[in-house]
Amino acid sequence: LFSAVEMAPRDPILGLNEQFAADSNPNKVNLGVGVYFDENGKLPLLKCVQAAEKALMDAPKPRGYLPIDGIAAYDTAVKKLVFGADSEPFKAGRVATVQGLGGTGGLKIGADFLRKLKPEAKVLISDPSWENHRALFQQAGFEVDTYRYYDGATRALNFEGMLADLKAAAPGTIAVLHACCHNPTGYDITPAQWDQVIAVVKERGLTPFLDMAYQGFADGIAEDGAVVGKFVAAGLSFFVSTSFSKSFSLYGERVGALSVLCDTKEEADRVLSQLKIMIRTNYSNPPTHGGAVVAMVLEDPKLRAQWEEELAGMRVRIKAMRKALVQGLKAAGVKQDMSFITTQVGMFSYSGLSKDQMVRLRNEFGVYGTDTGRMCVAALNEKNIGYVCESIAKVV
Ligand code: PLP
Ligand code: TYF
Repeated sequence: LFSAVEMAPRDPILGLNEQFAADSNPNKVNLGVGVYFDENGKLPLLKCVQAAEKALMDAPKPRGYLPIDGIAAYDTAVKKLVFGADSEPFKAGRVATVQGLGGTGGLKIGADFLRKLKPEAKVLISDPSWENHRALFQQAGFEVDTYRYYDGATRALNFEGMLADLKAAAPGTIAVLHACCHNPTGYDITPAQWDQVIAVVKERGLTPFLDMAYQGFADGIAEDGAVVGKFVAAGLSFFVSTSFSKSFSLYGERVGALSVLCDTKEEADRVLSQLKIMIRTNYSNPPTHGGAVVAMVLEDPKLRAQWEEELAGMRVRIKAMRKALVQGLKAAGVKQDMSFITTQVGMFSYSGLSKDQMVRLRNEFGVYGTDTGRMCVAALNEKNIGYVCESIAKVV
């Protein structure tokens, strides 16, 4: 039966984790996968999460099936976070939101729904993008192409290219856009550039799909979410996937969502009924724990304040590590100007290092980043940064 089954390639990023685990170098540093580690190199368990879990344990609940679209209070909390509690779309009830299995799950529910709705549409992702974007939309049945985003030669955004490619797209094309903290480059477009993108999306009749996997990691929760308000103001219908993996450090709980902004409440009800079919035929309904924790933290004023403080702590520490990296590289003797690292935001830096240099970093120094030169700066700390800088200095 399986004799013709080919061996599939490993996920380029998750595969690095396996290689890292098997590396016996005592100085090894994992800057491969996009995970935030604290100043001690540990995966944090947020205090707000611990408090919510304690409250849930103190009043244990039986584990019946959740509704197909998840915990109602969770979906409401997500709508308020993404669109704003005082926003017109939220108040008018024209957002359809479902709990998803992480941000990936939210993306896939949206992709499956879109494939039924617009089978002929093409999908455009940024060049480069998170690897899984292409695979996920292809797996849903779409042809996936790219719009220009980053220019390796100039080591900068190619915004004119991005705009031109979106302008050239056929009406109905699905445009996957990173809402903030672009993965893998770390370069976001400015608010004024977003206005230009939105104008093109509107003019060309594209279907925007915002991927919000790092809300709160660039400038703040409201600041990073402001792009959603811009799409609302333009009068567009669009998709937003949300991930709480990073912002709650709940990677393994698989907490995320898909929100679809519709023209009316009646339309949102119909869309929701279709999203539920995508879920029902895939995993029936989501798990209980992670969603319950996130809903409690988002809705309880004290826990919410604690979360915002803890998320700010992660954001500030990443920014400090970016500065220290620029200074450390200079001190280690790197001649080229690396100050672009502090212009980039979020968990990643596109370092500009070549594949050969990244392979040397890995094999000779145990410093793991992706072959594309992406490094997770959120995994740097006071103890490993000196070694990372010296290692980079030796390969450039
Ligand atoms: N989208 C982007 C851009 C990401 O970097 C990630 C990272 O994991 C995801 C989506 C998926 O998030 P999750 O782990 O919650 O599925
Ligand atoms: O880009 C990253 O490192 C994170 C984690 O298939 C990740 O988004 C990587 C690959 C993957 C799923 C998650």
